[in-house]
Amino acid sequence: MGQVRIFGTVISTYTRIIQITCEEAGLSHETIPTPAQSPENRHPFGKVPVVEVDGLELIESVAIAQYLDNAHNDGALQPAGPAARAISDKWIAIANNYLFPLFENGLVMPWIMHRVAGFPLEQEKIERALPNISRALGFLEAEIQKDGAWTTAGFTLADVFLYPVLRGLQLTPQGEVGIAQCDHLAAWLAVTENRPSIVATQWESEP
Ligand SMILES: N[C@@H](CCC(=O)N[C@@H](CS)C(=O)NCC(=O)O)C(=O)O
Repeated sequence: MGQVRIFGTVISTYTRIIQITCEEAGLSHETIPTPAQSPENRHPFGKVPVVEVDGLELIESVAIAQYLDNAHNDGALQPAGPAARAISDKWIAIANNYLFPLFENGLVMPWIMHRVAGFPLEQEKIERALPNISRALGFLEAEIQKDGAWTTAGFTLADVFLYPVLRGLQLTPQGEVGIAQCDHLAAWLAVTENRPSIVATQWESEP
């Protein structure tokens, strides 16, 4: 098959989720820089990424990641048993529905807008979000503390979705401090950071 073509912003949580999935599946891929809310972006709700693969045009990262894993990786990133699959799916849903919006709006975007676009830092927005972010980190720490992993099935799509969401948070000053206080979560991030698919998809902004 040809390359997977990923249309998305270069520093993007969800673009990276698809890049990691491609790397895990051994698929060659290229990212075509495409701003989210731009006329050339084909996502009906102005989100990235949009993906071209196998003659298909796909949107929505869960659907894209599952397709790539099912069609090209024997489903190796998804636990086979229904119970383990439900747990992996639960973490993907938590990452998408709660963690990403909380971290992105409360810390990640304010810092990107400040660092990259030079806007004043939205301190009030950050202050408002910090208690909820602390609570979310406390929950994640308690969960990962139980057996050091999100599922009992090794590295799964749960890790693929959670890593960029948490790494983005860790790259903000308050996120770095918050995660450093969560020993088990920090340890999971440190181990995952060395996985080849994660190394191969590092953001330029990563130290
Ligand atoms: N539900 C979408 C979410 C994708 C998403 O939120 N992408 C972010 C970038 S990481 C985006 O497009 N943000 C721009 C915006 O919301 O205007 C998916 O799963 O692919």
